[in-house]
Amino acid sequence: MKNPSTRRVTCFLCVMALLAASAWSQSTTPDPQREQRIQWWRQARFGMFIHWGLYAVPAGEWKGKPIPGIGEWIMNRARIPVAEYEQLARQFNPVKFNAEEWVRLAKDAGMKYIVITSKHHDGFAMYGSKASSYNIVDATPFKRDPMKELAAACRKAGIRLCFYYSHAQDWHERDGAGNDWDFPPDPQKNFAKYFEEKAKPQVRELLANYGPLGLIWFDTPRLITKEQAVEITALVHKLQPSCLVSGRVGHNAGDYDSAGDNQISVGLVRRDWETPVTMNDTWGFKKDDHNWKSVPVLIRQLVRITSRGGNYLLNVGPTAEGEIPQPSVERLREIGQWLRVNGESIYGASPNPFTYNLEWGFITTREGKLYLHLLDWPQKQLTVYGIRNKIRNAYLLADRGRKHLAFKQEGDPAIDFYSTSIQLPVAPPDKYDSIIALEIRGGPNVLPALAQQPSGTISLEAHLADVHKATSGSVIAFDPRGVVTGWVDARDWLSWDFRIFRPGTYDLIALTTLRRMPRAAGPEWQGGHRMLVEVAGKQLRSTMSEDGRFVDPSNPLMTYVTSKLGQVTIDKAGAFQLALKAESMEGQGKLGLALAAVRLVPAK
Ligand code: H79
Repeated sequence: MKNPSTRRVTCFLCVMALLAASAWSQSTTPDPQREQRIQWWRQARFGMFIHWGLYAVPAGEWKGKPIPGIGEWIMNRARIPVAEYEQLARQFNPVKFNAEEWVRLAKDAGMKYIVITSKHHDGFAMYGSKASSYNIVDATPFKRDPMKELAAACRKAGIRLCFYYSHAQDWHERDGAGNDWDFPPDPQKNFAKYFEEKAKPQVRELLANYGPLGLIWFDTPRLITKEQAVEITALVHKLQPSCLVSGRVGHNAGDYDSAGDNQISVGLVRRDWETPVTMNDTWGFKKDDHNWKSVPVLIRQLVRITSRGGNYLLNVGPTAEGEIPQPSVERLREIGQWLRVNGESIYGASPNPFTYNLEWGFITTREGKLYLHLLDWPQKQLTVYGIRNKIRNAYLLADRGRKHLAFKQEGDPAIDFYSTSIQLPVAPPDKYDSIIALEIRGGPNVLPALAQQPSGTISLEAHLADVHKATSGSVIAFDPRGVVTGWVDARDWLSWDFRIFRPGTYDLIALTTLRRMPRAAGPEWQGGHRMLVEVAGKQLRSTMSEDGRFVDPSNPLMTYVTSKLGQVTIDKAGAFQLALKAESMEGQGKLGLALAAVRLVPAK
């Protein structure tokens, strides 16, 4: 590393940026009890989220009008008065609900835990609560406690039951956060009263009455103070020491980080994290939402998240009759089939040992094994650079006979060049993701440096850059996706050290992303920044403009815009540095340049 001091600063900045994001928070104090309670969760990797509540009755439509947005927000979006929304309880009679069927579906899908809404923002408890009569047992014709039934079914099936609980928002209560159409605005609420009289008593009930829980998934902390976040976390741990608390309890009090809804981190995350993902565009059932993600996309997400050390919490939104929509059932069955063959590469697997993403797929690992996930089948052979382990055997995970695949390892350690080529059959053994298992001795040992890939491309990902801040007031950092945010000062700059193995002429391409919050005012992307690239003794000037865009299917909130930064000839192999500077930082308002990567692509 050329300048280790800058590298340390970068890591510190990354961590600070992650901590600053509200959804991205975790206690930083090492805690042996936390280590114990999180063991099962690290093994699990894949869970089922269930959003089920009164909102399944209107199913996205109010008084004959479709209400845009996520289904469980209908009370808020349609400004439905409490007195009217409450009436939904009288229609809620999910006679088709069958706890064992739901749990079997999760189990067959290869999911190891279920997180179900015990109370969402609408304030309606989906279990028999003594603390509030606004609950499924006391207020509906159904009268049963589905959480009791789920707890029993989960225990039988060996699935961990977990509860989602909205601890700050409660649109049914005067002093809960969020309802300003029946009640005064949040700053005028006596939130402590709500917290003491409903949130805490209900959390106590959940921990007391449903057996051992895997975790409590708190969400949207809003009015929660640091003291309250710490208090409710301590309450959970006191009542059930092995029950985890999600990062969204607020104020870094939780046991693990939660990425934003549907957000998947591109970079290596060193701490435990989870991302909740919708299978269509809503959490709670909406009858008009047919925008289902395909099985290849869902499997890609699971693999991508595992390869970054995270857990994948995939949502279903059952109907008011108590049925999980058929499109969800079909997809879960397919994923389950894939996992029955390939689960070894997911459960308890460790992340990709490379800090950067590979151009051909994803890597997961465990002691003695590297798993190369090929979501697009290459021609005849796969070449991977940078593996320094001596490979002892190679085979396809989907091949029951474990037929040995021919492979060759070559290279030149003097220039850190290591190449592994594996011969492949003509057709992939799996239609979604065929995995090559490489047997090694011990753990993975890969070239840590950023390096050229077999296609000739070098991808300098933003989150791996050394950050050079112009002043102590510079706010340049990374968002939870690993994308640059706050690059508004033209004097801030980034640099990367990287290795080139093949001299040649390269097109330089910047990848930026659309704004993360499409709701915010202003254009989704704007060019005009004047950039300066310094590489291999040359200076290239350009003005950011859009040449094209593409969406990463496994990361639905990530649309990339490509912009040419120039062309450079590098006439020898070796170590180089690329500096990316701005001569003027116009455009994209206060978010600055949302850089995801700079790529050097061999010129045609
Ligand atoms: O439970 C699911 C969501 O209901 C919950 N988190 C996941 C797991 C969540 N609560 N708040 N948010 C997510 C952020 C919500 C933002 C929006 Fe909206 C809700 C965008 C559209 C509907 C609020 C109402 C902002 C605009 C309209």
